[in-house]
Amino acid sequence: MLKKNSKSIYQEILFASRENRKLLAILIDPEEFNSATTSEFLKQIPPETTHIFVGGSTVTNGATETVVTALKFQTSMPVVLFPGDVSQLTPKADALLFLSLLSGTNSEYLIGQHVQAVSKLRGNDLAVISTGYLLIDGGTTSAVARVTNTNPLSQNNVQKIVDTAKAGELLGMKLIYLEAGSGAKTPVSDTIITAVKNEINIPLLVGGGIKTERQKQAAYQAGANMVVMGTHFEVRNTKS
Ligand code: 1GP
Repeated sequence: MLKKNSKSIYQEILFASRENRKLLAILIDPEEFNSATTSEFLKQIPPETTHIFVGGSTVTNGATETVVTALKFQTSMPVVLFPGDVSQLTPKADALLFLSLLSGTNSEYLIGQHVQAVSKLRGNDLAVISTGYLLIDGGTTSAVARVTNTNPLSQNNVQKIVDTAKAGELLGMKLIYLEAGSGAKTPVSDTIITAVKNEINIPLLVGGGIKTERQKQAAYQAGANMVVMGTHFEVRNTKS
């Protein structure tokens, strides 16, 4: 655990954030991805993409590893797991966002899955990056809310979001991820992004419902170091 990759992948995110170089992750849901067209998929994502994330709220056993293997064959970009649960861990990826769902009080997603993950992480090179994960109301019932049985934080309660993110940093987390939920109607607001960014000293990731260049740039302007986009590219690669 925490071997060679962990330092470099996290350090790169940290350096980019300090230098204000914006990062873009494209998220692949293994359930919606056709590995046979990986090469075409990689050609159609934005050239400024810096990371590929792989994960979903519920994924069939083995599907994540199949997708990661196909990606690793075709790209030198870091392939980072963004798992909904422990079943999605595979050492074939470069890194793992070790997500703790700080916005809710379901202990399973705060620490439970993580304890189960340890035996799978032992003895491999997967970089483990501790990430405070905050689900924020995006105007729809998200898969994350459904699967974790937690309520999102209201976008009106900016202080609670800020305090939750800061608590994550104080607990030693290396990244904060503000998540409006895949396919959110309303992405995380600029006000929230700026307020969180002003409070924390670790890189800030923002995703959920970001579909346009304008929305992406607005998130960067507000303070996001990395934007995560999934659904917008998924529709072009859905399994038949
Ligand atoms: C979801 O934040 C990611 O976990 C990406 O959301 O699919 O809406 O782009 P979208």
